[in-house]
Amino acid sequence: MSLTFYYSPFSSASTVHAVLEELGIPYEKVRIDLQKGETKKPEFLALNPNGVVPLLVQDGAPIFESVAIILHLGESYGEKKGLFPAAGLERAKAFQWLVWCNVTLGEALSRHQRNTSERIPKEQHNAKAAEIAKADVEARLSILDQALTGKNFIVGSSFSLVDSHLVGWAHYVEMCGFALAKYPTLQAYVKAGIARPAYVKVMKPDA
Ligand SMILES: N[C@@H](CCC(=O)N[C@@H](CS)C(=O)NCC(=O)O)C(=O)O
Repeated sequence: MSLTFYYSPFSSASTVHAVLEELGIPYEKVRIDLQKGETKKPEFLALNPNGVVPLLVQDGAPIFESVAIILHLGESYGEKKGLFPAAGLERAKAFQWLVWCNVTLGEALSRHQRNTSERIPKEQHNAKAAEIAKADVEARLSILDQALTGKNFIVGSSFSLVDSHLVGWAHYVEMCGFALAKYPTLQAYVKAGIARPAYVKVMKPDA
């Protein structure tokens, strides 16, 4: 069995990278330079026609979308290692939070970035849309903050790959300018998560 992970540091690949490190399974890394347009080269597009990282190739079969990769790794390796819930309602909660993170929180953040980021030409920014997106991101951070009330982990009673993904995302939201101080439970959760060796390792520039 072979696993090849295509990634770029500080990108959507980072949470998958942290998940692979949490699992401690053998995998080969292929670092992709986004600035050089390496995801748009024919050999990469043949594996992922979306032209984005992350991409995991298992025994020659490419799998794209970070959440799909994490779900697959969770089912294949995480459960045995106590890092992913067994099939049943707890696993359904794992699916729920992973999908919520990318689809619901991610949607609002992407709308916010679209209307505020320096990487998007100013004439394409819309102040009202940015204001609405900001309120939406904040409302979604509150949902996560409340869901964590009284617990250290989002699903079950121990750290899981779901926490790894949520921590990475919430940390990224913070880096985009959203102060987590308004969400004390979430802030403590992120602080603990980013101190984990797997996360520290993938956040190094030479990761
Ligand atoms: N929904 C995708 C998003 C992947 C994505 O947008 N990746 C960006 C980096 S954050 C990328 O590779 N962009 C290609 C580029 O900038 O050339 C996932 O979660 O896997």
